[in-house]
Amino acid sequence: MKITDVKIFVCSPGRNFVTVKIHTDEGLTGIGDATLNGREKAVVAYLEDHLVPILIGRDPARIEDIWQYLYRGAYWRRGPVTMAAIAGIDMALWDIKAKAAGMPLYDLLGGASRDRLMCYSHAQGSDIGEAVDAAGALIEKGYRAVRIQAGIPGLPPVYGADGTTTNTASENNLPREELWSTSKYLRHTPGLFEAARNALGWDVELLHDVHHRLTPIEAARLGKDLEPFRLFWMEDAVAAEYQEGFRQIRAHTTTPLAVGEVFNTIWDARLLITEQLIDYIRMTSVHAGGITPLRRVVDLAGVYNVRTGFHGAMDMSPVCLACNIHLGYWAPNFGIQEYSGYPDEALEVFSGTWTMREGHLYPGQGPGHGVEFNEELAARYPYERSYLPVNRLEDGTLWHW
Ligand code: KDG
Ligand code: MG
Repeated sequence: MKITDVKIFVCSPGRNFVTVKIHTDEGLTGIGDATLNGREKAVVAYLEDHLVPILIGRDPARIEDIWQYLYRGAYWRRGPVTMAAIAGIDMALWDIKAKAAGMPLYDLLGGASRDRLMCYSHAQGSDIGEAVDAAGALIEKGYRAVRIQAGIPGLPPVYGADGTTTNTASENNLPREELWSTSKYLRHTPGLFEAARNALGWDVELLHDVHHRLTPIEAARLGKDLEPFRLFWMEDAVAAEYQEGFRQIRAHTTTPLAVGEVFNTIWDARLLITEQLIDYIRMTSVHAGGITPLRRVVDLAGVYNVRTGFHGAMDMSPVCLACNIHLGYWAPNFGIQEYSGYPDEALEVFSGTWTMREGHLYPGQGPGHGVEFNEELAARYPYERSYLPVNRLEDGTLWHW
């Protein structure tokens, strides 16, 4: 079999997605996700100008060799643009291989390790009462795990804390600027989880995302304060470029730690995994560079009792979610899968065979990863430039988020 064409699509059915479609001389096609929220066009250029010409004429069965060629051969390794572009190709190649084998992707990876995947969804509110009610509504729908975030008293709405702000709501076509106060956040957050446990009881898993906004010692304080409420995890407590910072957090708290949604390679996670400084690795098929490298991260994590918690926000396309579901179905050390759902128009453009029932995800049983891409429909939703927000402290200092 030979690759005859590779097409790149950018569409915005509710939000922007970058999609790769690989064609072969035997008529089989494969679909991959290469979306990088807020920098979509950079990935498109990387793919169209640099990767597509290399692929034409190659044997799509040689997934490992193609991945190594694109990763090592560039000389300039790693980085979100490079790895999202390689991921789009890699997912499409696995899709083709599984279709050629007549197997669902998880079967090709080694077969199912479980019957269903527990997932968590997002409950947010402008205050504690609203956020806890939103969590209760999800539990009513059958979710067994819920991430809870609430607006912070004394601060205007902040992305990831208050449900009224979204990660694509730019102002004047430029990034929206938001305000952050660590002391206000640290004072308020334990009360959110106290109220959640009082209202929701103990028979539900509660998660929380800090969005990288603390320093290690502040994260240690929050982890300790949250211990009485037995969280499933505290996510992205600090910006993780400085991996050694997790030693300090770990030394102070037994609240389980999750990190990695912005990681691109196994090197970003190596120290955290091998020193058992985290409990869940959040890397995801698209930003990790595809199924080929993410499978290696999962295996390394398994050796050190670290479980998966693949990033599954709605700014990765349903193709990425499908690949995560197949990987999770196989992974012996699966932990949980994030699932925030998609707008209807996105699910029409990306029709899929995975399903979500009563807080659990199930892969499709057909060949491949199971997601089809409707090119004609996608063309009705052209790309719209959008940005993630930017965070500043109250004195104007630019801050992490
Ligand atoms: O593009 C950024 C989002 O994917 C991110 O903010 C979502 O933190 C997130 C999460 O945990 O889903
Ligand atoms: Mg997150």
